Amino acid sequence: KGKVVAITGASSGIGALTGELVASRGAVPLLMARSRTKLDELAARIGESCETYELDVSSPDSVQTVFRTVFEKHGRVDVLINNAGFGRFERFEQAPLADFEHMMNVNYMGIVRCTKAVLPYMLSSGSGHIVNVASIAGKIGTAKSTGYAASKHAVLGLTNSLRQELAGTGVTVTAINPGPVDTPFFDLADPSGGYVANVKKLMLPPRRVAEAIAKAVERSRAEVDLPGIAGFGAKLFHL
Ligand code: NJP
Repeated sequence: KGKVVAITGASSGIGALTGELVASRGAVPLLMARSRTKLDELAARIGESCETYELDVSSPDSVQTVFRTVFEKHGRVDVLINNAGFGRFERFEQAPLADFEHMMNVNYMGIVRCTKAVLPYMLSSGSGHIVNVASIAGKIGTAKSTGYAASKHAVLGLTNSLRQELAGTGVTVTAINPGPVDTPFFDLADPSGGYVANVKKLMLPPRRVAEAIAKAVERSRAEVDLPGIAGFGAKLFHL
């Protein structure tokens, strides 16, 4: 209650529902994403308890500016939920080089940038929680997702290493690893809609992931796997 919770990728899907959940539990969600329109729509639903920030995690300047503003206003961030991310699923030889770079820049480097922005405060206050939304695709290899899976493996490598490094500091680091989740993620990942049509009824509802994030913060969990219905989530990533 009253905690300041920064959520990246909060304009849609898992991040938006996490923002609503955080607000309903009495904390102050700082909703961060690029789309001003979507952030405003969400803020109108949540009401006065939230704040919105235009943030592009792929831009070092944007991250620096946003978190400087946050610290000037609140003097703290109690929880950082690194959720911004995207996937473009394509066979390796067809996937443009730029996609590999961009997925790494947003999904992995975005987390590095935001974490660097809040960690000094958390360390000096001796408490804090960083939650990184990785993926089951960060634990296994799946066809047509070399770039995405690699970026999520990087997120898990960072998360598990940082957790060890920060042991005893009061700062907790958590990985959330969902299987396929029913969000607009697939508008970009699967523009033809063929994959989604096949597996939609087996996808996790985004609310399940938002609830897992909230529970992981409350219980200081290190890693949460959400493979989906009967453990089929991992297999479902095979396009
Ligand atoms: O996707 P979606 P999800 N800077 O598309 C934001 C992971 N995941 O909720 O900037 C800042 O509804 C974008 O906002 P905007 C997935 O990899 C998913 O499913 O306004 N923000 C939007 O709010 C990702 O890490 C599945 O366009 C940026 C949000 O990210 C996380 O879950 C499975 C940005 C994406 O919302 C949330 O994805 C899995 C940038 N440069 C892991 N680029 C799944 N859906 O199946 C994008 O294992 N955003």
